[in-house]
Amino acid sequence: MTMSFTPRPEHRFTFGLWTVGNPGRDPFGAPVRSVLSPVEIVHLLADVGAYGVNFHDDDLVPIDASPAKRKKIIAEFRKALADTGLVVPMATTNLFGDPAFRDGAFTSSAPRVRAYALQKTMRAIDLGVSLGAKIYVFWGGREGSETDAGKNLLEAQKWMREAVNFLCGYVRNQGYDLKFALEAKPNEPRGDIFLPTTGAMLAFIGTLDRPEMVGVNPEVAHEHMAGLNFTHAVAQAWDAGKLFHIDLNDQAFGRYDQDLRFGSHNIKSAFFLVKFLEEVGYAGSRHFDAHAYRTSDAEDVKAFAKGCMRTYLILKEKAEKFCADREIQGLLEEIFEDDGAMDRFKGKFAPKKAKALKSHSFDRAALGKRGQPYERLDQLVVDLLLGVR
Ligand code: GLT
Ligand code: MN
Ligand code: MN
Repeated sequence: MTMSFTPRPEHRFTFGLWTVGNPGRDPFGAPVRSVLSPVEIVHLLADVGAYGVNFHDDDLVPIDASPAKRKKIIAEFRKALADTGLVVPMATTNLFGDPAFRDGAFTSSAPRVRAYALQKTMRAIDLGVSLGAKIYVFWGGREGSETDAGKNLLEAQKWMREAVNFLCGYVRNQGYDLKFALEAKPNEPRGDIFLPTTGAMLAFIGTLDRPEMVGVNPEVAHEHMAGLNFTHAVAQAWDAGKLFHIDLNDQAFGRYDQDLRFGSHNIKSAFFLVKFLEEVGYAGSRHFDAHAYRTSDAEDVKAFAKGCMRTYLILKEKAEKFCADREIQGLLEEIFEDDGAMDRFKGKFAPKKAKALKSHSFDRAALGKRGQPYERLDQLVVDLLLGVR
């Protein structure tokens, strides 16, 4: 077991250009930190020990850059990657910042905006793939409404589906080795965003032409904003074979979108998440989609980034301790105890099995008498997390 909690490439820790590069602007105040160039951000991430860097098209190349400027920026970025050894596992499109997307991108009511969104995404996919991305995220921040008076909800679903199908076709036609990951969020910046949870995204994927090319990118804060258990959403995605990427951060329930340092608010849920990811053997990026407090200066931003990775590694070690703890494992054995008496009813349906089960006599009162030692078990988890175990 490592006690140093030092990030290494095999941990697959990544950050977006927009995360450590966040200058601290909020709806009530101007930026408080100077804007860092993509090259500076790559060096910062290398300094703190990250494995990779992800970006939106506009994070790297400003939306109005000339072709010459674009070429220069990309060349400098490439050099920074080569100099530091950082990789680009994921890329995405900014389909929310420009005023053109004020009423959505793929689901905008305006056909010209929908077509422009596809064009912008195809170009951004080319850029991402050219820099090594294998995962392409879609976060539809403007796909939604404040009032449903002006939206045809069925058309919006159809447009969203057509857009993802079109882009799957594009990726195949180009021969790219790229998969899509859909990221849900319930609201902010729209009053309500379409397909608001990871579960909704999973159902949507089943309606696509090429569902095998599309998975999800669940984000801690986004499920917490909806009052949901993030690890449950991740488990459902994993079970469906759809956990292509993950956005780690933290968020107090009932608050605005906070994008806090990973594990800084809900340590216990962060623990169950890390335990789950490590136990199932999730091999993708651990992407921190978070930013430092607005009170941070440049040095404190580094502390923020290091903290995300450090907390993950501490919780990973705690998960190993959970597995090795005899008292905890003893309680789990008690909880899952199975005397094999029900084996003949288990598994696939068969008429004989159903007949036998229908006529079996259960001692319902005895079933209701059996409790579970979850209080004892949970306190052991709390002891473990608080460092007294
Ligand atoms: C934006 C959003 C995130 C998304 C990013 C990808 S951009 O910061 O809040 O949750 O993952 O588009
Ligand atoms: Mn977020
Ligand atoms: Mn995110």
